[in-house]
This record gives sequence, C-alpha cells and structure tokens, in this order.
Amino acid sequence: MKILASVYEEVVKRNPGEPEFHQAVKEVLESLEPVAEKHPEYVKAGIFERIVEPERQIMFRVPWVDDNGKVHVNRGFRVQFNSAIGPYKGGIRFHPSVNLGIIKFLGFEQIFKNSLTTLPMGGGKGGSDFDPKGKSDMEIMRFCQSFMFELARHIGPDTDVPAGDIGVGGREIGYMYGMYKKIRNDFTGVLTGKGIPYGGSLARTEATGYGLCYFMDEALKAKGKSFEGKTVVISGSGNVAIYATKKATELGAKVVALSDSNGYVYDKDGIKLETVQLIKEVQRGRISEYVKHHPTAIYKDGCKGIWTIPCDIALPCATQNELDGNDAAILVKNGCFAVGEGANMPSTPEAVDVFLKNKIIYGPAKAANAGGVATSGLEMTQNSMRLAWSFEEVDAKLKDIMKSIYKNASEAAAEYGDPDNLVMGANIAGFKKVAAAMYAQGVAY
Ligand code: NDP
Ligand code: 2IT
Repeated sequence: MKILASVYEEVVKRNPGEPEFHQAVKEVLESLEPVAEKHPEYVKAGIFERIVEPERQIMFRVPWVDDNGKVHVNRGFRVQFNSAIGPYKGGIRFHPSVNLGIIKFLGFEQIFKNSLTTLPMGGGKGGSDFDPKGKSDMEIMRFCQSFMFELARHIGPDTDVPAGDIGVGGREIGYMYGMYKKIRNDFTGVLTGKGIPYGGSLARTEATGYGLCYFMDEALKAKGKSFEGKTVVISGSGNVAIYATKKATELGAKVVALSDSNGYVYDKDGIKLETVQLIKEVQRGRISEYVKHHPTAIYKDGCKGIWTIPCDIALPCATQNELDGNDAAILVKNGCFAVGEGANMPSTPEAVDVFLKNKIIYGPAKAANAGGVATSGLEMTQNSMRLAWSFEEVDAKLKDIMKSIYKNASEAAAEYGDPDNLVMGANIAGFKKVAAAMYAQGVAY
C-alpha cells in the first residue's frame, strides 16, 4: 500500500482494540490501491477516509429478566456504516464474543457485499453479547423484546433494515418484529428473514447456503470443474452450513463433515441432513448427537480438526478466523482445490495467502455469501409491492444474482491485472458503485 497506507494507519490509531475491524479494512484497502491510483478525484474527495468511518454507531443497554426473576444486562449494538447506495442493511448477531470491533468489521464488509448484490442496499450490522445457548424460549423472547425496545427508534423500512446472523434466526426475528410493530403501530418490511405468514420471502432461509453453492459452481465451471462427485467439508451446522450441505449434495457432491463450536462429525458415507436438521433446527442440540443416530460416523472434540479431513472443496460456514494459515496448508496438502466462504471473514490473512499462492479456486465471503442479503433485498422488494413470489421465482433471481456477482468480481480482477484473484475483484467491484455514489453526493457524510 502506498496511497492508502496512511488511511490504514489512522484506522488502527483511532480504533484501538478492534483487531477484526483492522483486518477487514486492511484487506479491502490493499485491493483498492490500484483504484486510488486510477482515481485521484476519489483521493481528493476523501472517499477512502470516509468509507472506513461508520456514519453512525449506536450502543445501548439491554436489561432483561431470566426465568428465576434475576435481572441481567447485556450490551446492544447497531453500526450504520454506509448509506450511499441505499438504506443500511445487515444482520444482527447474538453471541457472547460480540463487541463493537466485531460489529464494525461485519458492517464494513457488508457495504461491499451489498453493493455486489446489484440491489440498492447500504451497509450496517448489529448485535449483542447475549448468549442464546441454554436460554428458555421465554428468556429469548424477553431479551429480543428488550433489544428491539431500544433499536426500534433507530431503524425503519427506508432507514435501516436488520436481519439474522449468528444466534438470530426465524424465532428471534419473529419476537423482534412483534415488538417493533407494537411500538410503531406500522406493518412494514423493517426486518428481513421474517416468517412466511407475516411478510417473509420464500427461499430466504436457504439463500446464503444455496447462494454460496451457486457462486462456487460458477467459479468451478470457469476452471472446467464442478461439484459432481466431489468430497466436501463444511464447518458449522447452523443456517448457512445446513443449506450449503443441501445444495452441494443436490449438485452431486458428498458432504462428509460438519461442526459446531465443540467439535466435528465425520461421516464417510455422506452427512444425513435430516438428522442434522432434527438436532439443530428442532432440538437446538449439539452436533455430537449425530453419532447416536449414525453409529458409523465419528465425532471428535475441537472444531479445528475438521480441516484435517481430506476433501476437494472446503466451505467454512461458522465464524471469523476459523481457518488459519496452518489449516489452509493442510487442506492444500490433502488435495483441496476450492474454498468458498459462507461465513464472514472465516480465513485469516495467512490462510488467504496460502489459497492465492496455490491457485486455489477461492470465493471470498463478501462475494460468495452475498446470497443471503441479496434475498433479503428481494424480501424488501416483495414487501414494498405487497406481493409474494414463489420459491422458484426467488431461487431463480438468487441464482442470477450469484452469477452476476461472480462475473463482476472476475471481470474487475482481470481489469486490474490479476484475473484469478477474486478477493481483489470482489473488493474493487463492490467499491466502485459505493464510491461513485459517495462522490456524486458530495461531502454530506
Ligand atoms: P448460526 O447461528 O445459524 O450457526 C452458526 C454456526 O457456527 C453454529 O454451528 C455455531 O456453533 C458455529 N459457530 C459460531 N461461532 C463459533 C465459534 N466462535 N467457534 C466455532 N464455531 C462457531 O449462524 P449462521 O449459519 O447464520 O452464520 C454462520 C456464518 O455465516 C457467520 O459468519 C455469519 O456472519 C455468516 N453469514 C450468515 C448469513 C445468514 O443469512 N444467516 C449471511 C451471510 C453470512 P455453536 O452452535 O456451537 O455456537
Ligand atoms: O452477513 C450477512 O450478509 C447476513 N447476516 C445477512 C444480512 C441480511 O440483511 O440479510
């Protein structure tokens, strides 16, 4: 980095103790260096300094009462990062590891991801350090209601439209939507990932995992390969992992492993998804229970070991920095030739280096997992029209969007002289529209 090095240094200085945010910014600015060289007007207009600073950051107290009458206090966050091309849009994460730096990294990534979808959505992210594990349904409801009681004043269908992420699925969206509607007395498309009876879109639940496979299918095809007959390892066993497993299997692959934060299962005959869905979606249990249903499968403690399983294609779908340089080297040594990121920033910078140096077909998160938010965008469209499309219609639109994301990212990579580097391509393609919009709108933000 030459022109943009000082922007990065300033980010590190002004945002101490936020390593994930620094990591996300560094990767993007490195990719954008040639764009800064080509567009001195963007440098002059302070586009780079402005794009790394959130437009607004909200932090709030979330008090709630557990089933024994004990009062707890969590911290809530909403980072409204960039509204140059549309209302802030991005998920809400409930996980004990959540802090401002994590929400900022996610919100920053979301700017470029949302731009790549071709739909008019700005970037934002929210969440809480609340841990949903082991909580009763009523505790979850009271927490969601308290969280929304404050968040409601900051969001709206044309202002900021949250959705799910880790620890936030259909149940939590339902509780939050109910509270929003009670406070505002408005029935609007303010959240996405809603239930089908109250304005949700068909295929939103499946969209991130399906979209990941559609994106990787394009990337594989470009190199004369496909999912057909391939062995696939997928980390996580939540929303993204489950539907990536389903689509990869439909495309002819055999998914042999899934994980959660405690450990992983290896089923050499192929993971039985109905069992995983029963354990995770219905019983909200642990992946270790899989072996009770399928005794020939193996469970091992510790989620990192999953990357030692030989595979052709790896799809990290759990969380940030879950795959490091060492894991990447093992994957490559074992013959893995493609990696698609369902999770946000799952690979460390060292792992990304290993993938790029070894010419792995590598789909970076902000391109490969954009199908979720893209379908959220389609849910917003349907809500505005007060119409509902069929599953097939939404799925077809999702597929088209993932194809155009691959096309735009690979064309941008080629235009800037590094044709197979989809990290650079996705960052540049995502940045272009946002930068042009910010430039045209003057120094308003
Ligand atoms: P879920 O909460 O449904 O599932 C998360 C999965 O990841 C669980 O299996 C969980 O295990 C595991 N996991 C979470 N944190 C950790 C951790 N610190 N270490 C190891 N495993 C962990 O979330 P999603 O499937 O929705 O999200 C997964 C990833 O995909 C996240 O990075 C998210 O940001 C990203 N994403 C999600 C989208 C969506 O539409 N939902 C869209 C785009 C990206 P455990 O149960 O043990 O915690
Ligand atoms: O990381 C993501 O893109 C999401 N969690 C989905 C966001 C959304 O608004 O659907």
